[in-house]
Amino acid sequence: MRAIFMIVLVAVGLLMSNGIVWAVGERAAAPLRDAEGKVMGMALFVQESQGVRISVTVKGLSPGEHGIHIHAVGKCEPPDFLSAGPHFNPTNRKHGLNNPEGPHAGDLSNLVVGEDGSAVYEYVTDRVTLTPGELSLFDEDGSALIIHAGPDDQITDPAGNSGARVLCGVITPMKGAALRVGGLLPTLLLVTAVALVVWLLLFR
Ligand SMILES: [Cu+2]
Ligand SMILES: [Zn+2]
Repeated sequence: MRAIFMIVLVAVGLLMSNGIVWAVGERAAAPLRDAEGKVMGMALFVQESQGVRISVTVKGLSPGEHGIHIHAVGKCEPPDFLSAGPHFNPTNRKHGLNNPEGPHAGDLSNLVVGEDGSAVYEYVTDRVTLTPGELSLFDEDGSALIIHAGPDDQITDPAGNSGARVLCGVITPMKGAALRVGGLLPTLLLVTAVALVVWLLLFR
């Protein structure tokens, strides 16, 4: 009787934990800081079936088009943010969405800033993932999102002549993502531990 109860409890727990992970999915965030370290915007990353949805809200930029890319290293050292390295490029392509030999995995369409200096931006790309693998943004040295002073011409290698790096944010996994990345074994251990506690409370 108790054994059957335990098995049912573990099974229900597993199903529930899978459901929760499925609902949350992989997410990441990057607070975008300027050379003085002030947060001027936020970028959110959500893994969806057709790719990673990148949503950016930002203020305090000059009106017009700005280059925006995922860079190869998750390190934002002011004031020039050169620490973030070149564009994220695990597939060894050339720069630019309009380049026949491109694009880099980290290339994105330009961010358009309004007269008030603010922008809301969205882009979905299947050239990167938040899940493990060759295209993962969470490789050994991480990744960063950078917004440039000028527009990206989408063809000139290696960076589209988009000028200085004005905002930088390290792309960091959010809480919900950790559970899935942790895999089956930690989930199993957690569910078993919970089941054990419930069993002790009910039957001892
Ligand atoms: Cu860039
Ligand atoms: Zn590029």
